[in-house]
Amino acid sequence: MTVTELAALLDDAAVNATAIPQLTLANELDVDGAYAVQEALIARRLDRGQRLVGIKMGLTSRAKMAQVGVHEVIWGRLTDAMAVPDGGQLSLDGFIHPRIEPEIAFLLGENGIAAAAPALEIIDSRYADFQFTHPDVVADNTSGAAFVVGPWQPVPAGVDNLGVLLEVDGKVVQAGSTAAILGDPRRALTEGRALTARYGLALEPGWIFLAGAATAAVPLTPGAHVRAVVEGLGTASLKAAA
Ligand code: 0L1
Ligand code: MG
Repeated sequence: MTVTELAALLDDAAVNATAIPQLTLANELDVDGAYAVQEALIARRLDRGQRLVGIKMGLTSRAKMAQVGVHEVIWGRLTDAMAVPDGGQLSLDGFIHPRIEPEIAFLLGENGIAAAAPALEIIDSRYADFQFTHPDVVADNTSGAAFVVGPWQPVPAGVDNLGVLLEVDGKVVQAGSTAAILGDPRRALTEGRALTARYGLALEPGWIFLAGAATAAVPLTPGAHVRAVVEGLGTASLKAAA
């Protein structure tokens, strides 16, 4: 199948919240080809009126790599339609098998990082059973589905080792540190600039940069109240509709 056809398959899977088989089961797809599919997939959304608002890094921690069995840092695109207001409610109707993970976000400035915030990412692989290879997950916009960014703050001292908690209904279900994100989440930005440049994308001032999860992801279930707590930055939260 062509890049355009593969992008349409993934787009339809997301729009209809219906899982599909991994693309690599029936197609020759390498990582460069997969980034071309991702670009075409997002182009379809931009054609529907969505706006590019940033990028996300994926698999920037050992915990995440181990969880999905892919051991490469990857990146995907964020559109405005993926943003959920901090403290807002999220209907799970449009998701297949959503998971949620605590992250740190950076607001990109003219020169480097303008601000930082606690964040949550909702991931939802469009592949059956959340199983994929490296090219599959890249083509699928690195499982990106939605995100929440908490209040922007100055980048705190010691951003390379801030405690991170993921709470569901007031109970801590995952605990980690920003050190889990490539040793320092600012390194994720350096890596992100280099990786996106390879595919002709320059990061823009005003964009959101999700640096990656500090812990493994957990299933997001109806009715759950989820909070990311990042030491020195505060919280980002959402409520999944019942
Ligand atoms: O944001 C992430 O780390 C997700 C990358 C893709 C793997 C997954 O779906 O967990
Ligand atoms: Mg993530």
